[in-house]
Amino acid sequence: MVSAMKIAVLGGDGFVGWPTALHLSNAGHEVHILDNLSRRWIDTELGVQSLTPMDSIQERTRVWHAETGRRIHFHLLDLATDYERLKNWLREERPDAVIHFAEQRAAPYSMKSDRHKNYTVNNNVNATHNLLNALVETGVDAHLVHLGTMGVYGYSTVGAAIPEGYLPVGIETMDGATASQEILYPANPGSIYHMTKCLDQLLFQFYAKNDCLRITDLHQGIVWGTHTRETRLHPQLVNRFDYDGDYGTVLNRFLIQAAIGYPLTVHGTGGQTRAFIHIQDSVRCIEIALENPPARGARVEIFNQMTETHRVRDLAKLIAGLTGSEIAWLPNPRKEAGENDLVVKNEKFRELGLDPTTLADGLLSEIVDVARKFAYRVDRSRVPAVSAWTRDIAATLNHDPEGRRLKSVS
Ligand code: USQ
Repeated sequence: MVSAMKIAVLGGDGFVGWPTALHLSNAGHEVHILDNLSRRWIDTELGVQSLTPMDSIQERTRVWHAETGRRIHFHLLDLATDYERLKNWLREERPDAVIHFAEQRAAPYSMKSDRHKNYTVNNNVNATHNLLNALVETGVDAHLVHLGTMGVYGYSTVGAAIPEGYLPVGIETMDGATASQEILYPANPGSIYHMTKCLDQLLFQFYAKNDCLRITDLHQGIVWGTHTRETRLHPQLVNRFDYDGDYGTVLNRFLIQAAIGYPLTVHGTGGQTRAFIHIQDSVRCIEIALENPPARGARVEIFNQMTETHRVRDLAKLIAGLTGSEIAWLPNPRKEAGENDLVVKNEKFRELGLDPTTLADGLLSEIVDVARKFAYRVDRSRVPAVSAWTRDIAATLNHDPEGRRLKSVS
């Protein structure tokens, strides 16, 4: 247990940010959420809402105080556009650590149209750069912990385990010897969103080298589940749960589809293998990362934040087996490998004490406690994934599993 810190949680109103803020507050840290509430605006734009009924951030923090006696402070601030306010906030508050979740995180949303591509790049890259720039300018020596993604590595089958960030390489020198180096694993993004996280990596590398900022980048897999110990404390502390075609991620989508009797929406053959982590473990990993900052002047610390890998069709079959659901094999709206293997090294968190929640432990309770409980709130028309990666692919998306015509991006 480290001593209490002042921690800024940027994007602390979001799916991983909110339970992280609660967890760190419960552990005795002074937590400040900085958020522009963009995720709530995007819900309005898309005409969708969280499966779970979410209160305002002010109400959530009020209930947290009433339940626990602890305060979480909220500051309405847009990292990407309010640079001067961010700088002033850092200068006045001087946090010990900053956790950076404040980015547009959905791949399908980032591919929806040219406007969504621009928004995602402008928002994510400016947010990250403004933060780094402001830390240097104010001289705040905070440990920066960033939520990155496993998607920076891409999902091509290479027949070797993906290391934690850095790849040892040998380069042939002019005199025929071999020089050894460790380089960032080659970036291979599969969407505009994932590309912004690749760009983030370079920004971090530069600022760690040039300004000796202490930075940890967490390459996280797909998060599943809803509740953490703290969000369970009161119904109004509940986490958000996205099931729609843009923000819903694969396993949580399958869970709610099973609960409402909607055929499980497998893209293509479902041969895509992905890395997964439960929300409770995600929150714990962030705490572990905070407790283990890199030294000033060290290179960026990188962890692979995932606990298991699964093929999409195996997940669909598992949930179909548990619930009796049908599986719909759909044209894939994404440009991605139809089949891939994925082996990931994740020893660092395990060695630092992470004890993972596995699918086998948590899946059934998720179906009963969340998906079935809130199934009445689902708008079935928002389930299909309609954001296509290219115009050609858009033309192949005809009907949803219930026979309704889908709109394309063209
Ligand atoms: N998929 C389906 N059916 C669906 C939804 C998705 O077959 O109904 C497939 C997709 O085609 C894809 C895979 O499932 O092959 C994963 O899709 P996803 O939407 O669950 O995950 P992704 O778009 O990769 O993004 C999510 C989060 C993102 C995070 C990333 C981690 O939204 O913020 O960075 O997971 S990772 O996937 O490891 O890159």
